[in-house]
Amino acid sequence: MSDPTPAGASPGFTIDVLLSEDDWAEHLRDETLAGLREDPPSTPPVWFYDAAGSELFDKITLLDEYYPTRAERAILAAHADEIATLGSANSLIELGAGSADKTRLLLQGLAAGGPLQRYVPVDCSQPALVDAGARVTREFPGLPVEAIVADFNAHLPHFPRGDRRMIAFLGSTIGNFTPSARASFLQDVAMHLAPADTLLLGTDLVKSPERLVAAYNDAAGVTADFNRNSMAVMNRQLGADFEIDQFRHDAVWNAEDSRIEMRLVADSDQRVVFDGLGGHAIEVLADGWIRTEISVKFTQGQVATELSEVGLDVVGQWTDPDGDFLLTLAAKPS
Ligand code: AVJ
Repeated sequence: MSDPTPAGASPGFTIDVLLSEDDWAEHLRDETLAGLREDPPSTPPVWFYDAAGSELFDKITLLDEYYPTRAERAILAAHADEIATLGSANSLIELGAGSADKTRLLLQGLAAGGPLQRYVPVDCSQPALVDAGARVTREFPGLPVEAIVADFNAHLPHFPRGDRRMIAFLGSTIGNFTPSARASFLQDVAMHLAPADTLLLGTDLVKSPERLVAAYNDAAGVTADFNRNSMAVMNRQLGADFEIDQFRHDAVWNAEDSRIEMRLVADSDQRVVFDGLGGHAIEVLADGWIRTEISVKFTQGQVATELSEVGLDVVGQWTDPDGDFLLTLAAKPS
């Protein structure tokens, strides 16, 4: 038998493109238009993340007020080995190209339990995958990295089969989903989970409104810059004509729906035209707003309930010492 990775050769790093740039752009236009037609109008959080916005997000994760990233990392630092033992996976599929630290902690834990067959980062952004893949290839030489450019809401059935997969969806990204989008996503994951597979889900937890609001309205104004940058992105990428100076950042705790809402509030009556969306226009009156993101906060029980509603059992749940964030490992009942 020939060795597929001869000594000295660079280990396997492949990128499989399931999603063309055009298809993704069209999907985002449809999704944006649907949100703009609602009352109040909303835009999907994807418009935060151009190069400048991604840098601002990295700064957010370092703010005193923004605890989720640190809390999730603390959980993984303390419990990755236990999570890996319970999951006993030999393939890690990560939805959303993860931050270096979190991926490293998980891969280390999994590798300790036996040889890893592959790391599969999945993201809609090819550059993000090239970064994530290169990082992991450097740190885990010999571990095959099979990146996939995909819309993980549509392409779950096309992910590599392999036995004993752990599908990780970290960072509380699921908090951006509406209840119906969340339910259908979990339903899809459950449907494609083989008996030996697991889902590792990161969710932010309900806490005092003061701390929640501070996390999304930091004193240094980084989150405000992050939110307001999305207007520049939409002006560029959707041919919009936001008068950026006329909108201010706000973050509000919506207790009824258990979520933080990020908003762009108009200082004066505004009309915004989106040339790239067939000239669709919205009117926002003074002190009216566009909702740019929801960030749902959960309880441990709520997460377990939603998983059981799609036929998944909780294998384990872990929080950080302050009880701010939650990791849940779930699987089909054995
Ligand atoms: C990346 C979606 C988890 O909801 O906390 C941070 C994004 N928005 N500050 C979150 C975000 C404002 C973040 N997620």
